[in-house]
Amino acid sequence: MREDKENLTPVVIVGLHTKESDEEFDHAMKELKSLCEACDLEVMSTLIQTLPHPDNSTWIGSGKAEELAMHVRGCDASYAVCLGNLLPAQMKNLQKIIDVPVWDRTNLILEIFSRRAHTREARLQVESAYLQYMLPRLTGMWQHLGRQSGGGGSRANKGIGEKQIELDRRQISHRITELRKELANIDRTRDVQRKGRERDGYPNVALVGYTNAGKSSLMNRLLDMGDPDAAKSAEKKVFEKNMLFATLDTSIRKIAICDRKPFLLSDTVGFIENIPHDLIKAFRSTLAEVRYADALLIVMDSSDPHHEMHRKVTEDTLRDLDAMGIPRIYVYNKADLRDRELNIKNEPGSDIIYISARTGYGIDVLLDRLQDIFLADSHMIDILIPYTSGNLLSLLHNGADIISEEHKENGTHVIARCPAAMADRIGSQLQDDQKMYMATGVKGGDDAQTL
Ligand SMILES: Nc1nc2c(ncn2[C@@H]2O[C@H](COP(=O)(O)OP(=O)(O)OP(=O)(O)O)[C@@H](O)[C@H]2O)c(=O)[nH]1
Ligand SMILES: [Mg+2]
Repeated sequence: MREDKENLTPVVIVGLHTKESDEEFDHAMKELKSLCEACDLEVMSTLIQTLPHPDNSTWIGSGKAEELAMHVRGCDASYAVCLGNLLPAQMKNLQKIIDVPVWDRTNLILEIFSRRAHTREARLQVESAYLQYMLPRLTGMWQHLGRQSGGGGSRANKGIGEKQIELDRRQISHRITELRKELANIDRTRDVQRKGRERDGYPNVALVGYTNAGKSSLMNRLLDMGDPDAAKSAEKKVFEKNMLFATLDTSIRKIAICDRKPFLLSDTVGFIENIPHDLIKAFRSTLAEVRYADALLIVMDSSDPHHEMHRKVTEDTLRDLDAMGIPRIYVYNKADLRDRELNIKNEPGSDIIYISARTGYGIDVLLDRLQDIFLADSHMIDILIPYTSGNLLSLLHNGADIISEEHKENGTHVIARCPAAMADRIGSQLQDDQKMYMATGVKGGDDAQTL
């Protein structure tokens, strides 16, 4: 329950129950309430209509629309928020009857995103998605101006309202083009930054999953484990909250836990059922970290009865993002909230792991599994690092398994197993005769050997 109620905007929520089961419908209505909460809206009243399919004209039918108008007046609501996505005409007609703006679910999600977007990139992405949503919905916005001249199809004969719509449409299309260009620029910067990180050679892991599953909490738990210095770890922490879409911007942190290979972890925006397509499209570049990851942690709230549906939504979204073929670990979080926690046993080597970001349960098993994935993707190298390239040696000390290390006359002879990206980086900085053996197949020198 929120305490700062005076800052909340009163709304009525409307559900249209068609073909889905009662259970699915109730769940979707509950989720709509949580979305309203995340948008600082207070649900004053709920109206439900059951129909075999949505009414073409008013979505819920004209009788129910009149009832909705009474609810709206009764609680002085500022908006009616509808479960589902309304066609522009349905929205316009319903709006006319109830006399306050109608928001559909997409509109509500866009509104949350626009309030929560902090970085320049996220702001531009949300603006772009918002304008694309608005474009087909302009009709009706200028209706109050009416048709001031009648008949004919020529532009000169159009009413002020229609002219204004055309003008708006052109301006909006123009702004969308501008936004696309700006986003493409940011995209290029992001590529350069990613290449910079790749040069360090650490494996990349991405947290993905339904909103509120505990992705940010897991990241914070791992940061705590990596940095016992509480103040330092607090500085790096990401925002976590019991609220839908708490995270919008991508954060990347290095996780370096003693005795384990360090890796980079990214935390990004959560997914939701029926996520507006334009929004996913707009967030494609933010979600790029997911496409380039070496491993994905699919995080679920295992205490939520709908967590399997959440897994499916996540997997479908990953398919939309072309993030297939990346090793996955299914992380069933919030195990502490399940009565059976004591009976949940994690099988070593399994890709299904129960954890609790809150209590720390199962985190070691998760880290073991991640290290297995890194190892499977690692390369053996047998190299001679010149004394002038000390940075390469410290890179190996940081992120590789050193099998042997011997100081020779012209450099340090190292045999090690390291992440593929690190082997690539080192390989690119050495001369051929300094690479005795690289699993990438690069061989040279007299003492070349097969490991
Ligand atoms: N009991 C319990 N609560 C948890 C656990 N992990 C996270 N939570 C709570 O779940 C809520 C959501 O956590 P977040 O980490 O913000 O979730 P998220 O997946 O990052 O959510 P979005 O950023 O909205 O996508 C917070 O109130 C956390 O305190 C857990 O293991 N056990
Ligand atoms: Mg988060």
